[in-house]
Amino acid sequence: MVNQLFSLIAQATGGQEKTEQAGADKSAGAEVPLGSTPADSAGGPTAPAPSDPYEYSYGDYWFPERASDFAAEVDWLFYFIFWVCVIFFAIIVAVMVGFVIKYRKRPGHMAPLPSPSHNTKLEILWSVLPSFLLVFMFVAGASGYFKQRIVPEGAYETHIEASQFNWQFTTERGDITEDLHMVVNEPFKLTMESRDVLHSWFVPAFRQKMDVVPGRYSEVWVKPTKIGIFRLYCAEYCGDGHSLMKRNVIVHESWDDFNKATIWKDEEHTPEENGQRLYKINCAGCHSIDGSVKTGPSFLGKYGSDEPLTTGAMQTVDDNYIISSILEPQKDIVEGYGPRSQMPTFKGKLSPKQIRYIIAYMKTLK
Ligand code: HEC
Ligand SMILES: [Cu+2]
Repeated sequence: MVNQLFSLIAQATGGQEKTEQAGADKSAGAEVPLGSTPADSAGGPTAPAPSDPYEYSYGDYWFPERASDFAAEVDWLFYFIFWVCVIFFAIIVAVMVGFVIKYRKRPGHMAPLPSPSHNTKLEILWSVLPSFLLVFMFVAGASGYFKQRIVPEGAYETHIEASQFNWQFTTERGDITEDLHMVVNEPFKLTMESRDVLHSWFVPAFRQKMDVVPGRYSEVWVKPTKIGIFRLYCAEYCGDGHSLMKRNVIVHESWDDFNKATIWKDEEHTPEENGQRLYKINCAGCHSIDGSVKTGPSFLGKYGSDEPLTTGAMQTVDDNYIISSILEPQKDIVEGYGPRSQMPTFKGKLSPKQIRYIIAYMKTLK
């Protein structure tokens, strides 16, 4: 009944439109993320081939799809609290309006003297009954929270590094991926750390949120229950590229598919392909490849061009300049981006070979 009511409201408020559009997105290819630019969706080398089960899930107008063990419980508690609020609101307002009318000032009606100031029985009743409700909400909420925090034995460990404006995933084998890959009905332990400021892990389909705090590890675990592609967002405002800090969570059918999607061997790819992958994993949050300006300048046509620096000098973008930009971003700053560069150093993060791959890739962006 409640759900029917909701879908009626959803239709009336334009929820229907949303589902239609969702259908259009799906037919355009399962790899195309919601709201992404064509450049973003060039098709990540780590994304699985777009086959049927791998498509975006949108859920209904009120809630995204439930894709984890926790989701049903979270939704149930949410609706419980919601309806408790609605019912109490209705009762309190009805009684208030009734009393205002019944006891309004009018000739011939006087307040009894002395006026009654309290009623012990009534007061105990309206204190004790709601406390039971509140304690129940607290216990249900706390037990849900502990369930998400206590990691089961044998969960597959994935390390997550958040940085401005990027998520980076490392599998147990040590493979770094652009998207988070998981296997359906398998427990995954997610250990998160931040390289710079406060971020927040938020996967609506899992009903899971966890702050990612610089200087310490946050831990959650999750068992995805649906095959598909879900959205990961950053839920803590972390700078001007915050809204771009979103990725896919790809839930595979089997470990075979998982391995196919996550294992990447540099030797099996061209330097340009390796560079493209490294770009997506490390730089795409701030540098576009379609000419649009994000937090930093676009890489389109960058290689070989002449750049004005904050010092007023002109600089040709060649291999040496790119290497120094990556390792010492504060050294030469592009005009319009000073006084300090927002770019973090990649010293110790990218090997000389990886930097060569990135340069090879940048050369292809004409
Ligand atoms: C947090 C955002 C951010 C990330 C992540 C980032 N950059 Fe930058 N980058 C900037 C900003 C801002 C500038 C412009 C200021 C400057 O020159 O440092 C810049 C400038 C550059 C320049 C000089 C561009 C020019 O026009 O002269 C290069 C080259 C560069 N970045 C390469 C990279 C590479 C390669 C990566 C990934 C390994 C990367 N950046 C990751 C923000 C970022
Ligand atoms: Cu963030």
